[in-house]
Amino acid sequence: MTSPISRGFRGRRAAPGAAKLPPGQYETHDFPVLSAGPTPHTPLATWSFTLTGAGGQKARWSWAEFEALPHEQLTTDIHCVTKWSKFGTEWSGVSIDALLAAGAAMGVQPAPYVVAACDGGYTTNVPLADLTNGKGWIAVGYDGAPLPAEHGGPARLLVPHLYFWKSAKWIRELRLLERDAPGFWERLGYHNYGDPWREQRYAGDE
Ligand SMILES: Nc1nc2c(c(=O)[nH]1)N[C@H]1C(S)=C(S)[C@@H](COP(=O)(O)O)O[C@H]1N2
Ligand SMILES: [Mo]
Repeated sequence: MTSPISRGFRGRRAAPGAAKLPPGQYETHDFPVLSAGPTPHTPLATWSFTLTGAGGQKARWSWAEFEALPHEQLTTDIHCVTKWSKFGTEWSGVSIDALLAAGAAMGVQPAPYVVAACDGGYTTNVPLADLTNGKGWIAVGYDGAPLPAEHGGPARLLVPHLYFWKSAKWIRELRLLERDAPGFWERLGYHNYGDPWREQRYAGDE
């Protein structure tokens, strides 16, 4: 891979945090709320999380069962396609690795593509390989507290290495698929993959 930094630029002193800022992004200390529709408020008593296999097999967890899965804490930078980035955000949640392990014990096998489906109807697609090996979580905590509803609580997908629209709020289901299927923004012209470091904002961006 060739360096994206030209020779002349390499010697210059970069602004603090610049190395962590993908192209075209700026740092914010706020936590903006971006939602395509109203914030759903599903009571925990009726909330469940479903992992659906490519053949239709389902593993389902109530809130209490989901809370009993192993949780991790992580600190990560996040990057929204509207150009804000936020450094060092602190989350807790269940890794997709742990979820798949629990799902396998319930008869759900991995498949190469995933669609996340949410209360309110939002969907987004991610290759399974971008969720496994410590790259994706179902987050239920933010900054040491339960994830606020406006940021996706009780549970959201967290895929910090892709643009933040992939981190589906109010997630209720991960559907494993043999073939890729674009989600809400991907069908409306956003990039199918959405790597901030390659500035894959819109369909047609390389
Ligand atoms: N269900 C759902 N998830 C969503 C969205 C949405 O509208 N609905 N917006 C996406 C977009 S475009 C972004 S940038 C982030 C914003 O998350 P935040 O509101 O916590 O900052 O959520 C993503 N997940
Ligand atoms: Mo976004």
